[in-house]
Amino acid sequence: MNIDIIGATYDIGGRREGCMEGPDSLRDAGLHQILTETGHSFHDNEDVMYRVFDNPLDCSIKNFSSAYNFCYELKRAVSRSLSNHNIPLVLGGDHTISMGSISAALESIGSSMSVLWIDAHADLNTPDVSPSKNMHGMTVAALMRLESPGSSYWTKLINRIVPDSCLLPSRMAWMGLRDLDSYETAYIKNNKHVFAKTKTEIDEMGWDACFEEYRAWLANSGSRSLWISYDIDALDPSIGPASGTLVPDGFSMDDVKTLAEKLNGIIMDKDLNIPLAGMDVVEINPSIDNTGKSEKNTLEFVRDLLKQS
Ligand SMILES: [Mn+2]
Repeated sequence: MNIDIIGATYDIGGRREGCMEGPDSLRDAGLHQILTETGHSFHDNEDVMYRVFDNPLDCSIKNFSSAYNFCYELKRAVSRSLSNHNIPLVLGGDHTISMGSISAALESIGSSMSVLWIDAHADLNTPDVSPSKNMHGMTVAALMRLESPGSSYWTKLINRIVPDSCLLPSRMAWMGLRDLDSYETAYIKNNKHVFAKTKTEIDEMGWDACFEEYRAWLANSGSRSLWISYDIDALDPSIGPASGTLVPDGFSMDDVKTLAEKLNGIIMDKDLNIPLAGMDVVEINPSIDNTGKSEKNTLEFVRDLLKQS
């Protein structure tokens, strides 16, 4: 595959700024070397930027205008990559950016694309139910076009960014969940179509059983390609400390390795025929931890996921 590296330097969708340095910190940690090791060709593109602080008066979405404009620009960059038949590797930035990147893929590929969210959080809040009003916790809700009647900004945002061929619940999966708000817990519990495994559930059932279920779900869902969205906070704080939303008891390095290998088995499986459409790597914030641990461990995940043999 041809990989397009696209830096998404956006960091005002969450509580802590600083993850706009994420793309450069991954490059400095050896991203190009890692991709060379996978044997895939790659091209590193110019970063996408747009950052203006402003909060509308009703404040149902913090920094609305920036999200509105940034995601539009990122979506254009990812669309270009997809139309060249490349695989976008989008480096955040906070998880807001996936609204732009995944919208581009849904528009180009259609609703047959499924998404795997590797994250401690479900990011399923809408402005009406979000406790923080931070956009990075609403990305999946936006991609699914969930309604939020109390926020006209929400409607404006999703109508500009998210295509009609939006993300379907039957194509949405989470792994590693361990910090959910009450609305998110209820949504996942009441929606029979989504695939969701908490970190505790994965610990109890083991990775083999988890992936047996996931593979069957994928095949059943009619998915034709897969977008992987990786948030550093899925990892345990001891191996992924550069996160503004640390949650205890995350994935160990063994978990990360197994996860990457299992996913590699899925995207490279010619019979299953659910290739990788693209990928986001988000929320790495070097201003919180500058030891390089988070970047190194993330690059190991990327390498094991994309390796060809
Ligand atoms: Mn998260």
